[in-house]
Amino acid sequence: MPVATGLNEGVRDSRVGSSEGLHKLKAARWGSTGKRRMLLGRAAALGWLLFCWSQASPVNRTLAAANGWFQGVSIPRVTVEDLSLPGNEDLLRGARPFVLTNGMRGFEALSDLDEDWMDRMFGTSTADLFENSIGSPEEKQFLVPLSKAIESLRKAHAGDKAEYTMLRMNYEQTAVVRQLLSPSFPELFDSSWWMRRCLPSADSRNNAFLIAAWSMLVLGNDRAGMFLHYDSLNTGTWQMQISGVKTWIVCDPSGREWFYEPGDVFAFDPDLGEFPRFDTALRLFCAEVEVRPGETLFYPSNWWHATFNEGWPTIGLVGRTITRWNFQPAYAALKQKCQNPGEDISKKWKGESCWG
Ligand SMILES: O=C(O)CCC(=O)C(=O)O
Repeated sequence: MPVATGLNEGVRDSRVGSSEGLHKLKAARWGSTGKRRMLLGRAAALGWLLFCWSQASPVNRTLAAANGWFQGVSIPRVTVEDLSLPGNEDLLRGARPFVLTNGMRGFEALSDLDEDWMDRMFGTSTADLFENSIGSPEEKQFLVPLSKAIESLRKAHAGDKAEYTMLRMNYEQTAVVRQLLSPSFPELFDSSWWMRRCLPSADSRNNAFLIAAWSMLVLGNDRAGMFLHYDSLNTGTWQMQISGVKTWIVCDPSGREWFYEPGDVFAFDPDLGEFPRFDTALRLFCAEVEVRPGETLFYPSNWWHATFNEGWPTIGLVGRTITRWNFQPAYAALKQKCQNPGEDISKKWKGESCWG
């Protein structure tokens, strides 16, 4: 198969490799003293490696391996070029999640796009500030100018408290970010084909972008993250990692009955006493993947996902996508949203009065 090895496959391989190594160590146990010393040294090194590996993620990897989690779904790491290779048709049409390893051309932009850049470019735009991260759907956001949200995150970071902010960008702001990053994205991530036809004016595109949260910059600090949920509107979603490391748990919606309700279970350290069905979710329907700067995760419509940030600042660029394969359910969801716009939360949670 021409697909590059996915992280989960890699993890599985290294587990196999480790146990094989231990097996060989056991078999050689009765050899000479020199050999024994060498083997003990190797065992210590292996132990140290296993320890580092188990600490390298918010998920307890020893527990994950013991419980057989993340075996049912794999998330391949591929290049833009890999997507066109025979055998990768399901990735190309967005039917499976994957990590794109070379989705941007100008990697120097990764260091340019930091929280200072966001402040300079979009500081007066309204952002959603989640002062207690986003651990559940009940977490309320304050609507504040982005510069205030960044100030709050800086303080939270200094005080070792997890916070998150999300900036919904309009069409023009998105173009500014994309110009800086100069992504070389596949057609799958590109919605301009239908936008040019359906939303011909700049105003209508800007409005649609903001209402549907079509494009966002997300900024968090260490241990901030979002509860397990799926996105509205039946669109596919991609997120490019700009800085920091984001660990994702991504779950196939066909395992819905094992997921409980959005936000019920902390997917990275589930309480299986309270939520026993979640063990099946993690074994058969979910994958864990770590996404690093310059990499882009794609997941199809309605796939569930939870996130966990490491590093300050942890920044991602998020985009939704409609393809020729998901446009009918996405169209139905957008039409439904237009016909039932819901309440205007900017009137309910006036962050400006606290932050102004
Ligand atoms: O970036 C994150 O941490 C969460 C983003 C997310 O889950 C979403 O956009 O639906």
